Amino acid sequence: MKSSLTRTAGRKRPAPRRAKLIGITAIIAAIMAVSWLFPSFAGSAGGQEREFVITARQFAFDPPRIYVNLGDRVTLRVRSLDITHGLYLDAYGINIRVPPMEEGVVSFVADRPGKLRYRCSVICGPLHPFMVGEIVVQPNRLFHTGGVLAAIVGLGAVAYAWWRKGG
Ligand SMILES: [Cu+2]
Repeated sequence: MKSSLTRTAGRKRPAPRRAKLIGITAIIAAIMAVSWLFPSFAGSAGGQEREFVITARQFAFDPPRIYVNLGDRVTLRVRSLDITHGLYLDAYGINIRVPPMEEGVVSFVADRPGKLRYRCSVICGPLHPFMVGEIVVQPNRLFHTGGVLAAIVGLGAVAYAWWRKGG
């Protein structure tokens, strides 16, 4: 008698329980997504001070490629290990000469995403034209994080509405 009553009650309201489960799952998924996002969010938000030491010698820059985030203030300390080299960064109108064993410093705000090519601006030997480097300006993840957070909030709202309707 008692068991049949319970079974009836259970059969009557199966949807709310499922909705609640979906709601809880959505919330857990949202929490997981946020906790996954935040470490990378903190590490790659633009507007940071970034400093790099780049060594120049015949016929290469080392490292040949650096990565920054959009909005970073980038400082390059260029050191020559042999003869006079230069660094010409076309996109920002930067051109410096770096005599042997000296350091030249340039600074700029990486305000556009994409690859910035720079090259040696002092003819330093036969392979001088190949003495190039690259600064990769990565799009700010802050923007993407905003979009993802909005999606999570939206999903959460839908799940909550569903849950309320069911309960
Ligand atoms: Cu050179």
